Formats: sequence, structure tokens, C-alpha cells
Amino acid sequence: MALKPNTLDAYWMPFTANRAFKAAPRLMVAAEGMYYTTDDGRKVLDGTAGLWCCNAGHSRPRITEAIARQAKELDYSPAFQMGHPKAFELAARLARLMPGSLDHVFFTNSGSESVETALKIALAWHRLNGQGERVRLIGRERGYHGVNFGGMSVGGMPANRKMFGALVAGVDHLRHTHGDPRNFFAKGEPEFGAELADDLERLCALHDPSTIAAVIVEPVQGSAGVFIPPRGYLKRLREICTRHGILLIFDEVITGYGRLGTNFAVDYFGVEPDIVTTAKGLTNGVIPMGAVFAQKRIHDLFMQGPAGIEFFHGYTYSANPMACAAALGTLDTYDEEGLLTRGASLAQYWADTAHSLRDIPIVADIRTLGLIAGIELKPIEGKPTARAFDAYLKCFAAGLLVRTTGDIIALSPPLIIEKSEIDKLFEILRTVLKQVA
Ligand code: PXG
Repeated sequence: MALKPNTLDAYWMPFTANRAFKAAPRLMVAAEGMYYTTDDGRKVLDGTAGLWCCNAGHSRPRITEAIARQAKELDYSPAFQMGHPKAFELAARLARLMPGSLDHVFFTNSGSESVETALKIALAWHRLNGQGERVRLIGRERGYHGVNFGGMSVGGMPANRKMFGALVAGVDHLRHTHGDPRNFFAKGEPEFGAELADDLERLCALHDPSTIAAVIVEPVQGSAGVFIPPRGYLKRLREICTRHGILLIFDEVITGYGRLGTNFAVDYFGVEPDIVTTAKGLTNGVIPMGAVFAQKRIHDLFMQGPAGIEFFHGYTYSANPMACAAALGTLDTYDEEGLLTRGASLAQYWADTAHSLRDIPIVADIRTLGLIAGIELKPIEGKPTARAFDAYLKCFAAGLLVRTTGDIIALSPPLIIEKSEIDKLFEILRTVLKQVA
């Protein structure tokens, strides 16, 4: 099934070094359970659940069969001024899964769209609430909220921003929480740095809180390299937001659907934001879909406005029937196999095994929470990112899929992973890290 080289030309690949890839392509042709199969017939252990999304592993029958059935039954139904039963069933089921009164669900097609949707809900809600002067949005350094204009603007990864103009106006950023050496090699939530949440008070003093609509953060920063919030940080952020009437948005595109051993990070940290964005694990990554959860009081204010369309926002494929079927099949799989809480029982083993790499001299820090690990490498002098990317290529050749960002290796396996596979994953990684030392 090898592709001829010239067939690689037309596809402009996302977030990829296209020229290097096309000179030495890596192609997946099949996947089942914990493993991918490459075009040259090798099995590759999935250490990243695809891109943090295939939480139930690959080719799961409940999901694939639900999609096949749905394609025959109702392929598409208009998303505006029209509905289909599975959209309502899915929203009700998700509302039950999410704690507190985050019980209304708006459907999108990706994490990026979920973020845009959440930011727009926040701005519109303040306007309906008679506080239309709340127009500022606050993100955080090193945050990743997708690639559309709102998400890019509140995001804090310089490379994702610098080429794209002036971005959305009125955005500011909290300091990130990474770098305190006292927190290096912490298992779980690091001890030091809850007071970094007070940085929001600095921005409130600068802009006046009455101009700030919302703060958006990832409960655990994923893309930028697995930064786990200091113990108490998120609670403190919640308190400051509440005190100043600022909406708090948790971007749970990565942490949602079992990644931390709980349904959502909202459960794990016991902090209830006003809006939650999700995607990825919602459909096990199989069909693009996102879901934004809003508190009842947020939703209900929209329903008290003038008759007619309450929120001028939505997508052609919002609650697409195929995506709804995939999501319902995914939730069935999670339920039947207890996957959303499975990470809790594996977290200790996962952390211990990950931290066993600590003795390797090029390892600068190891961070773990739930079924996530970030292994930070010391960069090669003058060549940042080169060591981690070399490790990525060597892992792939040795039968393990990892992700890298900067000089950090990020791991987030499907939640079906067995202890023997955890062992195997870190054995391969140990061998490779010795090779790139
Ligand atoms: N918010 C967060 C927190 C994310 O992690 C998005 C929004 C955007 O989602 P979409 O579906 O528009 O891509 C993300 C996506 C990685 C990696 O390896 C992470 C993401 C995507 C691709 C790779 O860290 N996160």
C-alpha cells in the first residue's frame, strides 16, 4: 500500500515539516486497540491516543458500528431551525456527565471551534447582562486554545501567533506557571506556585475588572508541554474571577473525557468554571466534534431575550448526525469499560514508571497527572527542539508513537492501556533517550 512519492505533493500538511516529511514519510494504514499499523507493516504502540483524542483506543466496534448505522439511516440534517433526536439525546447525556450546573451543551466540530464559541458566549452574555463594556479576554502564556483567531489570540505559544497579524484586540495574558525548580520531578500537582493566580489581580488593576469578560485556561496545559497547575492555583483563579464578575472558561479539549482519571478536570480539581470547552475524546477522535458546556444561568439569560434566534452563532455541522452517533457510541464504550475513571487506578503505576526515567542524565524534568506525562529533555546546545524530535523519530522506528513540543516529550495513551503496555512504552523510551543523549 506504499504511496508513490509524487502522490505526496498536493497535500499541504498541518503543523508539519512538510518537506522533511515528504522526503521520509511516516504513514499509518490501520489501527486497532493500542496499536497502529504502518504502511510497511510495523505495529506502533500508541503512546498519545492519536493526538490526545482516541481515549478508548482504536477501531472500537460500538463506535464504528454506530457510524455505519447512522450513515444509512440519516446522513445529514440541517443544523439550524431543525433537529434530530440523537443531538438532544447526546446533549442530555453529556449534561449528566458534567458536574454542577454546567448543563447546557452547544455543539461544534473541533476544539478550535469550541473555543471561539465559548469566547462568543462570554462576550454576548455580558452584553445581555447589561455589562457590554466587558470586552477584554484573558488567556495565559503557553496556553493553547486552537488556531482560529480568538483561540490564537488568547493562546500563548509565540510560534502560533507571530505570523498572523495583530490578532483580536483587547486580549491580555496571565503568566504561565512553569519553571519553579522546586516543582521539578513532582508527581501530580506541584506544591509551589498557587499565588501565580494572583497575576489576574495585576491584570484587573491594569485594565479595571469591569472591562474583563472572561479568563480562559487549560486546567492542565497540554500542547505547550504538559504543565500541571500548582496545587490550589485553579481554585484561586476561580475566586478572583467570581470576586470581579469575570467568567472563567476551562478549555478541557485535552483533559475532558477521562484523561485525568475523572470525567473532566472540573471533577478532578473540584473547581467549577462558567463554561467548559471540549472536543477530541468526545467522539474518540473518530469523527470531528466538539461540545461547549455552559452553566444554566449563562444559558438561561439568552433565553430571556427577545423572541427569535437567541445566539447568532453555529456551524453547518453542529450536532451532525454522524458525529452524534459516534459520540453516543463513544460514551457507551466509556461506560461499559469504566474508561473515564480507569486512569485513576492506573495513575500511580503510570507516574512511578514515568519517573523511573529520572536517572537518565538528559532528562531535566518529569511531570505526570492522570494518564498524562511530560518528559522534559535538556536541549542540545544551540539546537533547541532537535533532541526531542530525534527521540520522536527513533521512537517511531522502534514501534512507539510519542508527541514532542519543544524539547518536551508528551505522552497520553488510550485509557485502555494495560500495565504491561506501560512497561513497554517506557522501556522503548528509555532505550531511545539513551541513544539521543
Ligand atoms: N484547546 C486545547 C486545550 C487543545 O489542546 C485545541 C483547543 C484545538 O482543538 P482542534 O480540534 O481545533 O485541534 C486543542 C488541540 C499536541 C496537540 O500534540 C494538541 C492539540 C492538537 C493537536 C496536537 O499537543 N490540541
